[in-house]
Amino acid sequence: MSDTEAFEARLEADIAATGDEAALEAIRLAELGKKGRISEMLKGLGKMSPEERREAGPRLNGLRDRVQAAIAKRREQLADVAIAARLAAERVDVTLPVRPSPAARGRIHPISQVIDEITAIFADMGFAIAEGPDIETDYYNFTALNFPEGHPAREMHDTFFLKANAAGNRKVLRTHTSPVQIRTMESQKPPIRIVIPGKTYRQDSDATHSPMFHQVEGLVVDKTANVANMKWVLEEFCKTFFEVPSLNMRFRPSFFPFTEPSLELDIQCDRSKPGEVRFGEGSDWMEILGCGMVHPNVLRSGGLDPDEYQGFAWGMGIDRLAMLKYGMPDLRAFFDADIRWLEHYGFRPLDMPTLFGGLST
Ligand code: 2NL
Repeated sequence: MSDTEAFEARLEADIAATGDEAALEAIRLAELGKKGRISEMLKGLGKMSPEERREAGPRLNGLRDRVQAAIAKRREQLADVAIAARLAAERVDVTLPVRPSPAARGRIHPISQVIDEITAIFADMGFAIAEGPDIETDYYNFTALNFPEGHPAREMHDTFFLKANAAGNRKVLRTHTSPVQIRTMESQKPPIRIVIPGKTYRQDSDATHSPMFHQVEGLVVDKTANVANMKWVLEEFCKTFFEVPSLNMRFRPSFFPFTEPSLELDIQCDRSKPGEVRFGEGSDWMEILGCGMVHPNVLRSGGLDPDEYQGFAWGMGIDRLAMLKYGMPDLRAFFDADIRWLEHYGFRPLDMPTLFGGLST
């Protein structure tokens, strides 16, 4: 066997033994690259005598062509092996049952659903959604809302206080979402039309009270906002939310520090069938929300002149509204995170409440 033949045989064995693309490419570069061994041999042809070249030319060109072909063939084999391995590893058993997608398995919590329903109704009437911090200063939670310093209402709210800072000021977990209205009045010019959904906190815990609960409040401020406007807004809201075409309501006088006059709104309902409430008609009344005309002191806290502007506001507890609308008997189940309860009472994530598509479909 000539030197060239022995060299070629060794090279072909090396090529056949490569296990991956990278090793094969290393051989190609070492032999056929610019500075490769075979390339250098071919460069030597130029310095040869015509006789030498006549013999070496075909020998070396043939060597180069066969090595090139061997590399190409091995590359194809390696690709075949790789695809076969991938097909084996990624084999899908098409007889397995289809797993439901996260969007089909997941559930929207009834409280989130009711917040989405309420905000959809008010958004349709031209209200914007506003939000604010859960941890508030005493000023925004009480003082700005016309709770006088040392007023018993501050204790009535069963407030959670945080540790006082060096200056002796204690922050609070907001006891209502009203601080957001003050912040909005400070930062926006009237007309203001906002609804504020959010978490609120009071030290109270039994079958009908949770220390963390949810509220939606609303605020309208402009030059002529009045009780008649408020009555219309709240009536439209109640009809749409309870999905009834007409509704009897009554307003009772009440007291809140931040409104004057203050009112509570009841809607008529029928509780004659056990375990079921029908809204809009019947012989019973159910309290739905509190409302009133914004107190002049509260407008002033928001940086507005009560001789120029007036407003109305309302607040309602979402957890109770959710229980009423969807017939859930125990408030505590809301916060148990029990997957079976959520499967039963939860809503499908793609069924989003809209006024045209239906609130609760
Ligand atoms: C209730 C009653 C109410 C308000 C909340 C409010 C906020 C501002 C000014 C005036 Cl900044 N009022 N909010 C007004 C009346 C009633 O809530 O029973 N909530 C569960």
